[in-house]
Amino acid sequence: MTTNTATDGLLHKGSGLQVVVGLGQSGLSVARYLAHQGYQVAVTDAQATPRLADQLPAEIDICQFGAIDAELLQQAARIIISPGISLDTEAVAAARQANIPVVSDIQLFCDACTVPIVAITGSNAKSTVTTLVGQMAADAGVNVGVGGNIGVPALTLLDNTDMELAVLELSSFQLETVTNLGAQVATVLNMSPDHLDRHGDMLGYHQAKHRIFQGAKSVVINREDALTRPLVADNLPRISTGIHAPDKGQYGLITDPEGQIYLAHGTERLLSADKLLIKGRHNLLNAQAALALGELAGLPLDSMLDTLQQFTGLAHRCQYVATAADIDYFNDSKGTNIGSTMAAIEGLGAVYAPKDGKLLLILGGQGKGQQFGELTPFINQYVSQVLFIGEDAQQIEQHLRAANISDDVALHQCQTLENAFATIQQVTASSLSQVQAVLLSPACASFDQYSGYADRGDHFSQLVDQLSLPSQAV
Ligand code: UMA
Ligand code: ADP
Repeated sequence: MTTNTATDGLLHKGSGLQVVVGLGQSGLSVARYLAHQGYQVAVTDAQATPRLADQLPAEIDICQFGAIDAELLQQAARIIISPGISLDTEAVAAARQANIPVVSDIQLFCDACTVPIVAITGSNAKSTVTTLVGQMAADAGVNVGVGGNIGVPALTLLDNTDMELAVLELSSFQLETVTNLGAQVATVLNMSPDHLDRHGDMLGYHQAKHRIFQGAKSVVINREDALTRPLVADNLPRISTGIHAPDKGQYGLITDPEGQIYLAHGTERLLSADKLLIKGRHNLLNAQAALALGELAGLPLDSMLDTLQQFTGLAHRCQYVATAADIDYFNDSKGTNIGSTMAAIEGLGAVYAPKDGKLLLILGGQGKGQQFGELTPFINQYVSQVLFIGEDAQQIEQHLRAANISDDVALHQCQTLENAFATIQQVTASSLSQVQAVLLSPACASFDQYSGYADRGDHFSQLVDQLSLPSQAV
C-alpha cells in the first residue's frame, strides 16, 4: 500500500498549521504522522504536563499545555481533535464557528489508506468482534492491521506497508468528525444508550454511529435491532445476523428438536453453539457478525469457523475469575453501559436460574447520563442483591427504586469495591441470599475511582484472589 510518506519533510509545509488537540495516544500518533508528512504541527492539551509530551518529534516546537489554547486553534488550517475531547469544548466550538475544519485521526487514516477497511462500531461487542475478525483474517493468511478505539491508534497501522486489510473498531467519538469513510464493509453491531452526556440524546449518539456507513461498499446489520440499519443506501450488498433461523444468505441460529443450537448460514448448520468457548446468546450474535463481516471482506468460511472455535474471548468481559466459598466470581468490568450489563445479567442469570441460584450484582461509577431503571426487569428476574459503588451510586439506586425494583432484591450502598467485598461476605454468609455468583458489571465508566475499566477489573480480581487464599497461619 502507499501512504504518501514525505521523505523530504517539506511536502506539506505550505498547507497551513495543523493543530492537534489532546496529547493522548491518538494525538501523539497524529502529531508524529503529520510531522513526518512535512506539515507544520502544533499541539495543545488541557494538562500542564501531558505524559506523552516527551515522545513528540523534535521538530514540533509549538506546544501549548495547561489549557486548550483558543488562540492557537484560531490560527489553524485544520484541527485534528482527540476522541476524548468534546466538539462543544469552548475553544473548539469557537474554531468551528470560524469555519476551521475539525477532523479525527480516523479521517487522516481513511484518506491515506489504500487497502479495504472493515469498520466496526456499536454500543457493545466492538472489541470482541474486531479482535475476532482480525484473528480470522490473520488465520486465513491475510496481512491484517487491527486498530482504532481498541487501543492501537489507527494511523500507526500505516507503518505496515505490506498491510492488505485494516480492521477498525470505531467509537461514536471518533466517528462524529469522519466523512465518507468508504469502508469495504461497515457495521453498527447494536445500539443502546451510552455516552449521552457527550452526545446529548439517543438521536445525537445514533447520528454519530451511523456516519460509519458513509461511502460503505457493503453492510452487516443486526435483525434484532432496527437502529443498526443504515437509513440510506438500501441497495448496498448486506448480510444480516439474528437469533432466529436465517433466510438464504443470512446468518442466524437454528435450534434442533433436542434443543441443540447451531450457528447457521441460510439452511446450512455451520457449528454447534457448544463448540464455541465464548458463552451466552450475545456471543452467538458476535460470532455471526464476525462471520458476516469476514464474508464481505472475502475471507474463507472454513478458516473463519476454525478461528471461531479457538477464540477464548477477551479479559474483563464476563470473565470467570475464581470460585470462593462455593460462589463463582465474574469480572465484566468492560460492562460500562446498561446494554452490556443487561447482556451480562441475562447471559449469566440464565446459567444459575435452573439451579435456583441468584446473582449478586455490583453496579456503579460514572453513570454518563443513563436511565438505570431499564435494568430493573433483568435485576428482578435474576439478581437478589445489588451493591452500589462510585460517584453515581445514590442516583442509580434512586433510578432502580423509581422503576419498581422488587422487594425481594436487597440494595446496599458500598462506595468502594473494598467495602463491597466486606458486604459480600456478610450477605453470602446466609443461604437465604440464594447468591451463587458475584458479577461486577457496573454499567458505568470507572474514571471516578480508576484509570480505566482494566484497572477496575484487575482490582476486582485481586479482591477475589484474597478471598480464595488459604488463611495465613499465625
Ligand atoms: N484532554 C484535554 N481536554 C479534555 C479531555 C482530554 O485536553 O477535555 C486531553 C487529556 O489531557 C489527554 C488527552 O486529551 O492528554 C487524551 O485524549 P483522549 O481522551 O482522546 O485519549 P487517547 O489516549 O487519545 O485515546 C483515544 C481513545 N479515548 C477516548 O475515546 C476517551 C481510546 O479509547 C482509544 O483506544 C485511543 O484513542 C486510540 O484510538 C478508549 C475509550 O475509553 C479505550 N474509548 C471510549 C469507549 O470505548 O467507551 C469511547
Ligand atoms: P465494546 O468494545 O463495544 O465495549 P466489548 O467486546 O469490549 O465491547 O464488550 C463490552 C461489554 O459488552 C462486555 O461487558 C460484554 O460482556 C458485553 N457484550 C458483548 N457482546 C455483547 C452483545 N452482543 N450485546 C450486548 N452486550 C455485549
